[in-house]
Amino acid sequence: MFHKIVIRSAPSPAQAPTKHLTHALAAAAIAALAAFAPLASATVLTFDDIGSPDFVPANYGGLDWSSSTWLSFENLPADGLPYTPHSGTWVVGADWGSVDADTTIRFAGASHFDGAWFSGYDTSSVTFQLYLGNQLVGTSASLATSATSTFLSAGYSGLIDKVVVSSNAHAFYAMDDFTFTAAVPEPQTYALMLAGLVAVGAFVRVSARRRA
Ligand SMILES: [Ca+2]
Repeated sequence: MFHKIVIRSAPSPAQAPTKHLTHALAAAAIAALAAFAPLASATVLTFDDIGSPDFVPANYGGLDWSSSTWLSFENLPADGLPYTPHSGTWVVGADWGSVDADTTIRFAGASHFDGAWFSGYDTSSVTFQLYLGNQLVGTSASLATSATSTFLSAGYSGLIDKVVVSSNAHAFYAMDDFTFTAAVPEPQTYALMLAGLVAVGAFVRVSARRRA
């Protein structure tokens, strides 16, 4: 992703001492970094906004659910079932007869996956299988589900583009608050950007001295 950094033209050297230009560049650098900050926030899919018990919409949350059997459903305390939500009253569960491949969730682009919350019968356990370019790059710990909604961390901090929930008993657990973060510029990108701003600052200072 490219961001155009606009540095507004400074007043002429006669009007503005060099230190003012330096301050303006420092402000521009801070503004540029701040512009990237919102991209680093995590997205949490609560499933509470789906509002009807059906297969999860193919592009829900900007992800690709089209080759999965995830069903959204509401679980109220009065139902007496262990599919305890972590947010609201809606969760998702794999349809009856599902196998691991039926829980495939694809990202629009390479992303960082944090994890999700699970609840369910004591007989089921869940594990994330994490893929990038159809290569298995990570596997989470295994979580034995219970009526208490519990977070299962991805356990892998690298980029992925596909998540599969592996389980011994699909349809006996529910998932909620699926959390991920779209890829942000690498630290090298920030360093390059700052180096560019420093170079511009040096050029402006030299120009100002020559005109003085
Ligand atoms: Ca929820």
